[in-house]
Amino acid sequence: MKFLDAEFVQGFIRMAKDGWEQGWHERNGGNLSYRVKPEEVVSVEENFEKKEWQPIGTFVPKLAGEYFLVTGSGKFFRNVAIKPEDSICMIELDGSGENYRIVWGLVNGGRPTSELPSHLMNHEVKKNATNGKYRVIYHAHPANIIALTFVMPLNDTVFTRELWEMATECPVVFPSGIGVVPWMVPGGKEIAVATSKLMERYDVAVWAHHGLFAAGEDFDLTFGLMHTVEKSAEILVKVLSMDQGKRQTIKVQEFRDLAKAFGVELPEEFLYEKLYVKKD
Ligand code: 2HA
Ligand code: ZN
Repeated sequence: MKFLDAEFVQGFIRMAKDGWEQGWHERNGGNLSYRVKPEEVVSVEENFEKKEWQPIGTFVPKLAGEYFLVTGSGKFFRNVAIKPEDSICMIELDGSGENYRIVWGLVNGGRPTSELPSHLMNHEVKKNATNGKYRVIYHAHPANIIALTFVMPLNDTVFTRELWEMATECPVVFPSGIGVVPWMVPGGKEIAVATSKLMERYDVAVWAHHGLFAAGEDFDLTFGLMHTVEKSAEILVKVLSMDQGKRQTIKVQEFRDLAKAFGVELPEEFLYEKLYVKKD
């Protein structure tokens, strides 16, 4: 079968397109991964061109030998549907769970998503916790949930309760609640460890001042979870009218840490200290 004709590939592409259309993927924001079923691997393996092994940047022994369909680092969700072979790739993990190699896609070069450590560590936790049922991990930048991380206390209890209150379906859709990761430098092992720890308990985790991670059985359920949480956040934003000031934000030193981690120069004139007054 031609790679792009496979149903799981079509489902992945449709989800990326839907996320773009929701406005959750500005520029190269967000990333998506799917743990491919063995029979699906067999159905497309005639198309494989195996590249060299590369370190994942973390260690996922329980995913050894598994295959994943993932978005590419620096690639735009907007382009996934029109040039999938340039925007996404399929990877294989080695027997130790420390290395991956591209077996299809990213035809113009590139790497899997910068959040590969978080995706794979979340997959490992979810595979284990659900007896292999969960196959999708999705990261997006929906505006309303991000807005809430500036005005609500960054804890699981308050986020869960407030979002549950906003729509009756919420406690039914995410009964285990929602986790909150404080602001951290994205793209590395540290944020992956923090997120995967929360994923042992929850299907969805907020990254403060950044976005949301959702996990699920298939594309419909995972997209639906992201959609439900963001809809609830939108209602909460409206209810709060966003006039209570910031409770927390990205700090000056954290901007410097980010600059260092990503090799960019942020002029000091923008990194002035501000005083925050939170009205209770
Ligand atoms: O650019 O969303 O978190 C992709 C991301 C990084
Ligand atoms: Zn992101």
